[in-house]
Amino acid sequence: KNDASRTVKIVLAPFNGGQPHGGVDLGPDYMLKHGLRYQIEDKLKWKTEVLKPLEGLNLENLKKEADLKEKITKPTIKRADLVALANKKIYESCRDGINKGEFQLTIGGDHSIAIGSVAGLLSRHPNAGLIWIDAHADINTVNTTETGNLHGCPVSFLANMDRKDWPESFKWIPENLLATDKIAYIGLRDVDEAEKKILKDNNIKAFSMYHIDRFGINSVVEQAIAHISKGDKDCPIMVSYDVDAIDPEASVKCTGTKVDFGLNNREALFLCERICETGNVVALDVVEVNPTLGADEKEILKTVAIGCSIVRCSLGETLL
Ligand code: HAR
Ligand code: MN
Ligand code: MN
Ligand code: MN
Repeated sequence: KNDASRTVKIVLAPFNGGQPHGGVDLGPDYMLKHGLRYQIEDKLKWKTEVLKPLEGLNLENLKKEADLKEKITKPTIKRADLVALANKKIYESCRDGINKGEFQLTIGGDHSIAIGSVAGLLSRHPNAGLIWIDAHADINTVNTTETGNLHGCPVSFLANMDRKDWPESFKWIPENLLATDKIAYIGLRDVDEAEKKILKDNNIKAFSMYHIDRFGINSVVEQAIAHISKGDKDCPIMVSYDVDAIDPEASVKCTGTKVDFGLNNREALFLCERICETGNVVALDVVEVNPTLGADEKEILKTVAIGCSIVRCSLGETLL
């Protein structure tokens, strides 16, 4: 189990190509400047190491080139080759740079980076279940996306949906990575019609804000864990946490696609505390922190701070 070595490999994924806004690439910098490594090492007593899979790629240049080309070609999915390339790097880092007993913490970046992080984690833990905490389902396929933004599509790539229509550049993604019955969503409240159909047709376990109000966060997280673990009390768990799951009024205003009526701050952290308590968490993504979308310092601080809290609570910080 992850506690044996107590090493966190922090994978920096400062990538913004999966959506229209600049600034979400600054998430990792802001979280580290907020003292994240110190908090993990000195307060929680985990060792940390940093991996930088995207170092050496001139992402802003590649993005400009892609956008220029796509002004003419107008493809249905935007910057596909760039998203595929960045994620292949993240995947390889997570697959080759992290040992089985170590904790994989990936800091985005927009949520498209979960293609690489989840694929990498599953290469080490093929039976892992995935808990996707988000206002959005991010399960549009290359054929259903209305916006063309690939941060709205990562789950469909991981679950191998519509593979025959993928650009060649995505074909490095292994075919039998993630079964749809190993996914559970928590926090949904802005799901496209086509995504609702995908969730229904594939019988995917999804807890919206309705279910949280109906059953309470405790029951919902229990059901999510049970669903993905399938009776295996040691089933490895990966959490992919999009901060837009959290209510903008509560704390998260600095994110690209805010949606009202989300998780409150305690619900947001309780999820991490409870999932961590299973002893089975092997990986976490924290994505969609965009410090440039804050109106003032206070808004930025609140969003960055809860991002760091998500990490600490997932690594065992408790109130008592
Ligand atoms: N469903 C919409 C789309 O496909 C919005 C996705 C917004 N995505 C995120 N990720 N912030 O959760 O474009
Ligand atoms: Mn998301
Ligand atoms: Mn989202
Ligand atoms: Mn509520």
